[in-house]
Amino acid sequence: MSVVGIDVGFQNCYIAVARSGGIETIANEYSDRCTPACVSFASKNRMIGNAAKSQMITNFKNTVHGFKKLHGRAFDDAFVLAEQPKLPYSLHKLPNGNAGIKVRYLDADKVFTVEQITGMLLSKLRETSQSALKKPVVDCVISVPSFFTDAERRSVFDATQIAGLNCLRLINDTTAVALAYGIYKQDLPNPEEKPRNVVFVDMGHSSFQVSITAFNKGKLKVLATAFDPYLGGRNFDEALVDYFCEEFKTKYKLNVRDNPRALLRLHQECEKLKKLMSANSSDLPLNIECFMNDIDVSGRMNRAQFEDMCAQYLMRVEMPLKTALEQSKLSRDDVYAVELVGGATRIPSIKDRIAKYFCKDISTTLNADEAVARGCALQCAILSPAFKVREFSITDVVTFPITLRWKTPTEDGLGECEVFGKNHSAPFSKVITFHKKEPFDLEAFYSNPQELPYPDHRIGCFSVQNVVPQPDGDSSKVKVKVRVNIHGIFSVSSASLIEKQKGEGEDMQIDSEPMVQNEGRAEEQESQDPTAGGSKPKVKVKSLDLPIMSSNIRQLDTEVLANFVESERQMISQDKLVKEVNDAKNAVEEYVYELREKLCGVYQNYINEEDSNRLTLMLEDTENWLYEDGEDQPKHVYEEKLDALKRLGQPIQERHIEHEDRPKAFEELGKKL
Ligand code: ATP
Ligand code: K
Ligand code: MG
Repeated sequence: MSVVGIDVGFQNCYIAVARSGGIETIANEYSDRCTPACVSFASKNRMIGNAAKSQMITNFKNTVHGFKKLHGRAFDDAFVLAEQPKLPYSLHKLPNGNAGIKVRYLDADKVFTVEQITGMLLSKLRETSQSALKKPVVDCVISVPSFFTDAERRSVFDATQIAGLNCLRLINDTTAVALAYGIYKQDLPNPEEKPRNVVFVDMGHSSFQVSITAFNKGKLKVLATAFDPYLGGRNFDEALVDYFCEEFKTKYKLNVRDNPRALLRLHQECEKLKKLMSANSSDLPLNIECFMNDIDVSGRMNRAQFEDMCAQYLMRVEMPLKTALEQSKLSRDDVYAVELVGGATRIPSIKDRIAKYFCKDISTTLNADEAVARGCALQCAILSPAFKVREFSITDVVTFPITLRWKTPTEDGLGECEVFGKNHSAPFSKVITFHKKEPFDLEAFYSNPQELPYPDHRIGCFSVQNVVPQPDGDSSKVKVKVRVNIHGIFSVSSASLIEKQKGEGEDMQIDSEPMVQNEGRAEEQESQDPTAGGSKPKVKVKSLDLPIMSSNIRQLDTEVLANFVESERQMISQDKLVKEVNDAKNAVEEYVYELREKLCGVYQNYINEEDSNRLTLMLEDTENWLYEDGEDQPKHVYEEKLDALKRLGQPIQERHIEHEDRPKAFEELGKKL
């Protein structure tokens, strides 16, 4: 069994695996450890990752990137509407109201769900890890932003299934980083000692996340998380793009925004310039040749000017730091270190602001690009029965408080209870007891819509079925288990009807139990009843499991999901076929070049002039054929072509080799004699 961790970034994905006793980040077929989150569609196949990124400008309408935050979102969601004008490809309203992605693929218009697009990306990452590990990859751990809500998490989870992966955990980015930081530390305080508190700050391309985590030997506990979901490296790119669009309008009379290709090129150049400015405070040039209407454009920028321009974004760095510190109930002096990861934390003035806020030099002991993926792989290793790692317990937090609401026969008609408060430990299960005579619905929602970076605070409705009164007509006691699972997803996971006991008074009560990593074991534990007192003798009670029907949960129907799984499989084999055809075609082309070169070189003495001329002519014909009739042929046609050429080339090659080996053969003969 394989151990794989994947950081699915808005812009960049990384894979880490457990191999020969350690965790390593692996490279893809381009020897690149970063795989762009990019999928491109063409008339015969898809390209994913680096190959897709290279299509970004030439095939912009069908090259999909920047889709991570479309997960679980409706087409007319305010965030999606704001994103849309920035995307070079089109969005399309799906029958269920979600945002779909419309592209031209296999010479037809196709609409894919975001789950499918991320599924494609994950398929590619899966393939990359399989070729590195040289064995099938199924189990994995995948990172998500800590501020992802239920709908977004379920959507990402569906994507993992489309890719045929078994996701053991969706782990929060900053928690993965904390694990990567802590697990190898030999000098953490003992369990009874004061913990070591570390602040983790991750600014990627699309968002800014902060967590404060307490470490002791063998464990980490997240104390608080905070974020600005809309602040990331891309804001800084956009500021530069805005600036140069204006400048080029006055300087060259160019309307860059009307030309998607030019705009994309400007984006890429501005990102490069931004990175250069991180290392260099002097004036730097921006030059783009043949930018629009055959005009070469150029401009200049320096760091001070850039910081000025981005003041509105830089200002926003402090708030999440402050929120996290307040929620952790620590003071600055309690902070042992501030660790930075994520590409955008390389911007000097962001680093400075973070250092200044905590009155501390910042640390960059982790690999800023790879820490998330490494943490994911470590978590996968911990969860995988096939792998032995150091015991390390991870306690995360509930990011957004969750409330349950139900109908009551009372005056206002509604009962309500916050089942998980802010920063409650997670994963976690609780048992809530209700007194009911008939089936009832539990509506789950996030308690504070105003703090949610998502437009809908409803999580779903869970109907507890088959509830009946006691034989004497009284209410039955119904125990309902609610939980935030290992993926950070909420559910009402089970319910049971308990036979009536004497002396029951409360209308509703809550028993809690943390969910240990082996969920199955936790389910079997009898929960402690805090209201019952410790010395109460255990009474045998009869309980009856009740079915739960969930509705309005934002996840794909089983049938739809199965179709997506199947269609992903088909697209993978189609891509494979196209690749095989291309390889066969390239083999012909390579052989033509090789043989032609040798005919004028090393083979010259092993073929007579007449034959050589005839063969050269034939090679030329083949080359022309490759660009004309042979442009688009089935695989076997190329294979036959190659065989035909080899039949002519091989005898010459053999004569050449024989001659080369002759002196050696003589030598050996000589020795024997
Ligand atoms: P997210 O975490 O939002 O999903 P991501 O994980 O894909 O996004 P990262 O790979 O952490 O993002 O960071 C990418 C961002 O970091 C880009 O905006 C990139 O331009 C920026 N970046 C990378 N190196 C530098 C640098 N030296 N200076 C400034 N910015 C940089
Ligand atoms: K990343
Ligand atoms: Mg990231």
